Amino acid sequence: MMANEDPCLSVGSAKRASVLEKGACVSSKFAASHNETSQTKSHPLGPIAAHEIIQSAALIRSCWPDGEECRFKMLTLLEPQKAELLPYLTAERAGQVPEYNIDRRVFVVYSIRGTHNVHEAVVNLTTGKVESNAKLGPFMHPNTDAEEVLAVEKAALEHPDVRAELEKLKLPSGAVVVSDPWIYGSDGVNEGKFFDDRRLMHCFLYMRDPNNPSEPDGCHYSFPLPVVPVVDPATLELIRIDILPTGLDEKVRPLSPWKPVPANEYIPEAQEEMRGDVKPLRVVQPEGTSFTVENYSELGRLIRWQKWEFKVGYNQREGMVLYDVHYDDKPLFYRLSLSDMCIPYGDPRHPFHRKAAFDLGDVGAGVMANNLKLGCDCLGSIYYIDGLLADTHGRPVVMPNVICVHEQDAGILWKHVNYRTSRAVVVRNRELVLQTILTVSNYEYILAWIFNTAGDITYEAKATGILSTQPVDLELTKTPHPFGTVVHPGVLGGYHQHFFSLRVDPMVAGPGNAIVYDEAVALPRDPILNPHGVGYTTHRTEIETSGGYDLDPGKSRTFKIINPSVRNSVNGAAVGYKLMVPPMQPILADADSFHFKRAEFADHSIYVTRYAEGELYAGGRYTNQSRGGEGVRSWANRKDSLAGGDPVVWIQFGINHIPRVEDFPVMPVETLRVMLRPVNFFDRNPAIDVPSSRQEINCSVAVDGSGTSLESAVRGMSLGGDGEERGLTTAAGASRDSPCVCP
Ligand SMILES: [Cu+2]
Repeated sequence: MMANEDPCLSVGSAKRASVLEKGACVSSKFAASHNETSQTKSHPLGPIAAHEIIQSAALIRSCWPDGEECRFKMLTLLEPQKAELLPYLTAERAGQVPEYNIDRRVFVVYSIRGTHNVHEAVVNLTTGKVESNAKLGPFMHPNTDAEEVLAVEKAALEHPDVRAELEKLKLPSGAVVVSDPWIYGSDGVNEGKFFDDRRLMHCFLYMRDPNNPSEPDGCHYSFPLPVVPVVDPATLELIRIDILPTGLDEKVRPLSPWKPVPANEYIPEAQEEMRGDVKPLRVVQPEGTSFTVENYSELGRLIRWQKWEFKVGYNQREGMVLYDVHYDDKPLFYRLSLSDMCIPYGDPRHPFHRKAAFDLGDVGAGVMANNLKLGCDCLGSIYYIDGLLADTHGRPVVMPNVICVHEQDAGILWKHVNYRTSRAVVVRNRELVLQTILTVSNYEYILAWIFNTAGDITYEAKATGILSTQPVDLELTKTPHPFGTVVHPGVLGGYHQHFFSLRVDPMVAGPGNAIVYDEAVALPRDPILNPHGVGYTTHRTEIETSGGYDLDPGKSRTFKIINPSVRNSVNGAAVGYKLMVPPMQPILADADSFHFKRAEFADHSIYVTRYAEGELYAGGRYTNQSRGGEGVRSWANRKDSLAGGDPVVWIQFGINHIPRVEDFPVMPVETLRVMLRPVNFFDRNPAIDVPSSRQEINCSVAVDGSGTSLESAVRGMSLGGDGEERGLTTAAGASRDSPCVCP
């Protein structure tokens, strides 16, 4: 053991240490237990288990002298290299028990408590060694954590200088001030009390309703205050206090007494009246679910549903990750994950110009996931998956119910009525949903992978929660504001963009995928071929090098992942999956700005890179106060050839959030959907074999105009669109003799 030596390899600013730098630290204690560890077989894609967290933390601690306390920022599975893993997965699918010879590694980011001394390390649990352990260089900062956020809140509110500033606001007696610490975006300024390369947080302050200050769930965003303490989260030192501009321009005026405004609460007990005409709507699956779940490792889940089969993992940064996605035994995707998010604000004034959060990189989707509740977050028959993460002390922490798995009815999938016979054949769209919900301070994201019976995969992101509000002078409430929308007297919801980056690592019909885009283009008029000027055709472009690409609705430009070596048996086309991506306004911050440089994915709807180990996060590994230079734009700029290659597709989508009054005090969901949809992949509609929708099964009831159920089984039967009924006028039939028995 090297406890008295500095085990750190200092890393220059230009690059991080190679994660496989050898020999930094070996714990004799854990080297001795190596045999025991390697005998505990676990799947290479299994999320790290409790004993692995404990072992990894102990190995890291053993690198340091007693008295130096490690604060674990990230402790997560380092997935094996694709070249090692693919043969393993192939053997596994072939029913062979693969030889487990892939070392189990854990990636760790930690600091020495109370300091900015931050390291990244790779622990090899198979050998019981710390394989690398390197100090982070300048402009690389770790994610924040919940413990730190709470400590920063407290430090900001208790500091006498902050209290002195708040005194100037002459808040009502008994006022309770609340602090929302925020990630501190880079701006390149390093002067006096302004530090760009010191990890800081700035705290936006609010007040609870002064008439009900004991209500802990009151909406403090209705009472934003203009005082913003800046705190060092490692030392909890107050760095400075910023005062917000509250007018229409950048001018900051001396603090003046707070003026009363009404509350605006979202909790039900605060509403004057709740509507009383919402009747129960229950989702019932009397025979249980159509999916099955089994463990492929201690914590990893293998889900099978309607010809789909895939593994579900969970980690601190990305939360839910899907691996090895197959349909009807056909390979489709090697790995699917939300890679990062960025939310840059458009208010140019200090200090709002620093508001740009990368929710996955700066905090982590895994750690922010909600404990989902039956009958609230999820309706029907629900299978819940727990997460297991490490806390800052390197202890395992169970995150209950972070993913819910359930089926839902999504309306009709396909239908046809032969008007000659009136026979309707109707198939309903059954979906399998894997949902996770993140709370990022004021805001919520409801994220879901959704599979259907026609081979489609949808990624759905719903934005909800509360705007991060800022104060505006009360007398400006009815004056249009250049940088936001007034959503309540004295309360501004600033303009901001939301960008999501989805990482799609494909293996459509096997390896050797290519990325193309097809466009529909008008034919020029031609007296012989196109004399009426109505003709159009399609035109394919293969993407030959890595780069950023855009949608073009005017050309119906559609990006596709194809496998040129596998041909459709009907038409001979290369089999593929198309990307149905909603239009997105690229980031508005200019190309020289730090918002733009840091949000390496926010300028194009599509990025294509050539697969490279370790390139998982679109904004780079360390987004907190990053300055750009690592992330998908930088990787794409290598202009790698994609010939015969292994492309990775990064799909960006988002909204420009120009707040509405209706978004306050809590925002109804705004929904975005990306779909991965087969194109010339199957030989016909893959959902042709899904049984028709039948009233005997679905037990729906007709109601009268008051919503009361009509006691008419006959009418219910004849309206059904099952495969045997003959339209609306059927007078007799077998199904009529089998009345529904519904629980
Ligand atoms: Cu928003």
